[in-house]
Amino acid sequence: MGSESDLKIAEKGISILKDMGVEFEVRVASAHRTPDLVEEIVKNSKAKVFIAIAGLAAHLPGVVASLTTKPVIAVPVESKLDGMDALLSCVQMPPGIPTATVGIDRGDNAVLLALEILALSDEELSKKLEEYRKKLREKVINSDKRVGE
Ligand code: RP5
Repeated sequence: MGSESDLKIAEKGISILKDMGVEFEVRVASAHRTPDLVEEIVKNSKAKVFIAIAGLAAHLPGVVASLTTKPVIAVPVESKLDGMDALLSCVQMPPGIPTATVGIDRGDNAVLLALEILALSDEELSKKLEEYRKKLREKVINSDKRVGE
């Protein structure tokens, strides 16, 4: 995260990681205020996938992507301009250095996308994701039954 103030967005995904029993590390480092720390974290990390969460001119995901060839998922955070500034900063990467950008404040989807990447080589995790989808489906079916009563 670019700031501790982004934690509420990260928490949407942290709960999913805990439920799925997947190891993770949460760090705060700013692309603008502590670029040296961003570099140190990315270069020394054993992570298979990075999720970078930032608001305003959200350069953190792009900077993380510039430092690694591992997948980087960007989460733009609403701070000003309804989050459009952050969304465009995350999405409009120059050719060669992509970030996979999820919706504004979608820390949950960032984690799910990361898990889908990891599940390509992890059958147990793949099954857990299928269970997660089943629960989403059941929730809709139950809502349908409730409103139909
Ligand atoms: C970005 O600016 C952070 O990612 C955060 O979303 C936003 C505001 O940061 P703080 O002023 O709360 O530290 O760097």
